Amino acid sequence: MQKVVRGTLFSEEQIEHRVGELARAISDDYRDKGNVVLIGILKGSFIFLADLSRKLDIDRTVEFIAVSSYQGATSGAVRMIMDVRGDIAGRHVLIVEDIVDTGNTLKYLIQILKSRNPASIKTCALLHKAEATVADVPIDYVGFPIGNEWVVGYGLDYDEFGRTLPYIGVIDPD
Ligand code: 7HP
Repeated sequence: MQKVVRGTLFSEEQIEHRVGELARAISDDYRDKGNVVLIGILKGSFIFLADLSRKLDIDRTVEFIAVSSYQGATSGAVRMIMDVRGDIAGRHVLIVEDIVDTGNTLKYLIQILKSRNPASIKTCALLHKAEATVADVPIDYVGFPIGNEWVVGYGLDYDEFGRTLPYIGVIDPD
């Protein structure tokens, strides 16, 4: 069935303003640390990472990781389908997510990346669905807390629907 966006949750202006605030907080925290490696989780983070990375005023490098959920898995198991290119040992890593829902993906990524001995790992999510989060994961920078609704736009999708909308809207998934 054709999907429709039921309403706007965050406008372009609201997103731009909040991303600016996040960029300032991150820049302040990392200013004395040298280079930070921003690791965007595909596909959802691609627009957020592009905007956030350009608003930072510190030395930074961009990498991407792609993950996929195991088909039919109820455990929240995920696997990596594309890894970072560079070595992160001794580097300051900031994982950049579009949304933290159950938190299982983030937990898995933190585990894997920690085993590579970075100098530090922090996490940044544009959106956090706190009611849905089951994994015990730290989110150091959150753009907006949201409720348990399905959102699309600004990189987020429902089966690819809505991914490139410039704002974040709510849909009825079924
Ligand atoms: C993943 C995801 N992707 C898009 N919209 C949402 O609301 C989502 N929750 N978890």
